[in-house]
Amino acid sequence: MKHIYSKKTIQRLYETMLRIRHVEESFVEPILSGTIRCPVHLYVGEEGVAAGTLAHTNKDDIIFGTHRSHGHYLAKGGDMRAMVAEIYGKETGCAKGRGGSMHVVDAKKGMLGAAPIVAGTVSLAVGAALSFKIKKQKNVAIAFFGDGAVGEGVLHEALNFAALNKLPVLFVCENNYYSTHMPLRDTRPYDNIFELGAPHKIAYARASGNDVLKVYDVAGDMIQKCRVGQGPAFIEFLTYRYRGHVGPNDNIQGTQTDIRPKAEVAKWKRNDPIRNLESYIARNKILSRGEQDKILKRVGKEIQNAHAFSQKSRFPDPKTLSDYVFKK
Ligand SMILES: Cc1ncc(C[n+]2csc(CCOP(=O)(O)OP(=O)(O)O)c2C)c(N)n1
Ligand SMILES: [Mg+2]
Repeated sequence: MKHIYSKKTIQRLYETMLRIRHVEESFVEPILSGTIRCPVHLYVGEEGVAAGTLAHTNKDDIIFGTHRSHGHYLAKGGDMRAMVAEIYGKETGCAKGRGGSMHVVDAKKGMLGAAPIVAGTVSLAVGAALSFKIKKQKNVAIAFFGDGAVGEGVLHEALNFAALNKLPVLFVCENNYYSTHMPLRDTRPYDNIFELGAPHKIAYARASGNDVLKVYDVAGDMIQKCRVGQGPAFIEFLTYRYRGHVGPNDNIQGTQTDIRPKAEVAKWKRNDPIRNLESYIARNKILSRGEQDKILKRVGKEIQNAHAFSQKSRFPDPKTLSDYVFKK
C-alpha cells in the first residue's frame, strides 16, 4: 500500500532518527573516558528501522529489544533522560540504574524487555502477543533482533508457535550483516533471512532499513495485518552499524577488533538513513532549512539536559541491590 506522508510524519521520523543518532554520539566521549562503565552497543547507522517501524505503534503496544536497543526505546516514546541516566547507572534510570545500556526496560512505555541474550526476548514478544489475543486487545507485540538471532533455535520455535496461534506479533530482523565479528556469509549459505516467513505461511518482506520511508511503508502494512488478526508477520531490514560491535571502536579489550573492510563501511555511509531522508525533504521541499535547524537545536538541548540530569542523579544505594529482583 502506498502511504501518504504528511509533513508531521516526515518531521517525526526525522526528529526520531536525529534523537537516536545524536544521543548515541554523545556517549562516545564518556565511554572513552570511563564515565560510562557498562558495555554500550551503538545503533548509529540503523536508526531508520526503529524510527520507521515504531511510528506505527501506540503506548499500549509492547516491544522487546536486544543489547542494541537505545533506538527502540526512544522511538517507542521512551524518556531520553531516563535512558541516559540508566546508561550512567543512576537510580533515576528507566531500570533504576540496575540494567545499564543493554537493559533499557520501561514497562510504562511498553518496552517490556531488552537483553543481550541473542534471541532471548523473541519468545517474550510472542507471549505478549498471546496475552493480547486472549484479552481480545487490538495491540501488537514487536520483537526486534539481529541477524545473529537467526542461528538460535528459539526464533524458529517462536515463529512456529506464533503462526500456529495466529498471534499479533511482528518479527523484525535487523540484518546489519555481522554478528559481533562474524560476517553473515560465514553463517548462512544464502542471504535470504526474510524467507523464514515462507515455511510458516505468514506475511514476510525485506526492505532497506536505511530508507526510513520504505521502513514506514512496509512496517505499517505488517503492523496493520497484525492488528486485524492476520498476523504474525516477519520483516528483514537490511542495514549497517557504523561503529564497532560494542563501544565506539570495538576496543573493549584495548585493541581495535573491528575487522570490517573500510570500503564496506564507507559504502554504507553513503546510504545513510538520515541523509537519505534529508535529500527527500529537500527534493520535495517539505521542511525549510530554518525548520530543520530548529529540530536539530531542540534535539541538542534535550541531550544536554539528559546528561545534566544524569550527572545530578545518584547511584543506587548498595544496600538496595536486591530490590526489584522479585515482584513485591
Ligand atoms: C545466546 C547468546 N550467544 C552468544 C552471545 C554473545 N553475543 C553477544 S551479541 C552477539 C552478536 C549478536 O549479533 P546480532 O544478533 O546480529 O546483533 P547485532 O549485534 O549485529 O545488532 C553475540 C554472539 C550472547 N549474548 N547470547
Ligand atoms: Mg547483526
